[in-house]
Amino acid sequence: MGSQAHLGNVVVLGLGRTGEAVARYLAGLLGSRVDSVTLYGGADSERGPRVEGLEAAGVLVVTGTEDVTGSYDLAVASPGIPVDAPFFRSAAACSAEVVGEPELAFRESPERWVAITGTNGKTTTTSLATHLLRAGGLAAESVGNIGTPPVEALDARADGTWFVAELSSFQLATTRLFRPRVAVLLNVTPDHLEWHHTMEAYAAAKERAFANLGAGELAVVSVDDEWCRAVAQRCEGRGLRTCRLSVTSEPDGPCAAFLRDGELVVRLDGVEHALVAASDLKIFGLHNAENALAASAVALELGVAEKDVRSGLVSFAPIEHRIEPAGEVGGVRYVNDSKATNTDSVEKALTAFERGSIVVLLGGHDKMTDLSSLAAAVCERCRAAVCFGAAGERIAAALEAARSETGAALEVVRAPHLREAFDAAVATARPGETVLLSPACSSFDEFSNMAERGRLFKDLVRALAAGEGR
Ligand code: UMA
Repeated sequence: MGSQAHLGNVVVLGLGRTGEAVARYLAGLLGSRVDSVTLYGGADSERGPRVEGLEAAGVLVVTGTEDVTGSYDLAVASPGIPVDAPFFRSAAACSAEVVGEPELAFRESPERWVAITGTNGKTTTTSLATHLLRAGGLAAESVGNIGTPPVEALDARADGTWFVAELSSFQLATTRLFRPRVAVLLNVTPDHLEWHHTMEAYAAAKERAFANLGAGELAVVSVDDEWCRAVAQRCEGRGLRTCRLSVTSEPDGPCAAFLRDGELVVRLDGVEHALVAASDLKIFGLHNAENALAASAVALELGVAEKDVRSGLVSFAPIEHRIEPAGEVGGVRYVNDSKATNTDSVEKALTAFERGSIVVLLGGHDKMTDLSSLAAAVCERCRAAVCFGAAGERIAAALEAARSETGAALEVVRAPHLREAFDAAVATARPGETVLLSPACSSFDEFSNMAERGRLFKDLVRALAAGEGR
């Protein structure tokens, strides 16, 4: 279907960022390629200024129900709605076709897409790939799960602009014709099983990124976990150009991206590009080296010169609040990972630093999640932990229990709030160590959000550095 296709009567499901963007886009086509736009907000949706704004644009809005009635040529579902939910099924029963929003955006403007998916690292890889394309003088926008639904960026899309789309499994599950020029799969580990139910279904949704690739396109697929390895093999089995991505081995074949003696190397069609040392990146950790390799493979494939990839790699600053360097004072490195609001992201962050050199700050609003795996990881990798906020006592107790079980030498300190926790961390940290705010909790007991918490941490580091300079 080309971008001039007649879309007919369209129903949109969901009244979040996606639903609103889709309805507004389609309303702009009313009377030309669209006959009517109906939006169902779902069971919990209510009337309000947002609904009134859509109605003013010509959208018929139905709130408070998931029982879709009528007859539609196309339904466009928001990603949060599982494909087996009654809401989705009800729309499917009265629509010729149901797709997700990225699929609609692709059909409207099918040139120059890059798809980036995986359980972890998507956002960093998407931002970095966009940064590298721009470093090479290309026009590029990050879209998708990262925040801006691609459909919202369509009207302003200039000719020649690359859409670097971070796509979640939810968004990929409802693609059909979607065919990016390069598709990347970083990793697949258990997540979102409440939506997909099984790992097989979750992994299959991610694999849809490659479904329509052909001879002119490139698949960049990790071979470092078994789910991805299977995808890589299937891509190769179809004869696709497949760039095997690894940070633990040096894959053979004409296309690969890997580390050699700590240096990022990308090989495309037998031509090797030695880029920069992983230690020259401002994003830390092996997982970030993998993200950088994937983004470099995308950029080189799309024609960015090696020298521009290099300069882009070293100039790329990490996303705020995600393993973000916040300064160095008295030989101690301070890192803000306020975005780590669950135990998994903390466990990942801990692997970015040398074992035994971390003073971690943990705590905040207590989500009552199981702490055993986190406690084991902290005992294994940290020298000290300062526990604060509403969850502080429960975390401290879990760490002490894990410490007696494992015989680890972890120092456990308690502090009421982030400020006192910071002071305690400064007092215990030794030169060469890293003080890491990676709290494993949301921030609502003390702050309005994780960004406010991260900013306070950075302010405290700045004040400490200023005091040091006097
Ligand atoms: N709704 C229902 N029933 C449901 C689910 C949703 O009625 O079971 C309706 C409600 O009206 C609700 C609306 O849908 O208000 C919300 O839609 P949504 O949950 O699809 O969320 P959006 O606001 O459209 O945002 C989505 C992504 N959210 C999800 O996939 C859950 C955003 O990713 C994304 O940035 C945005 O589209 C633009 O592409 C967020 C996310 O949490 C960051 N993603 C998950 C993740 O990263 O782990 C996948």
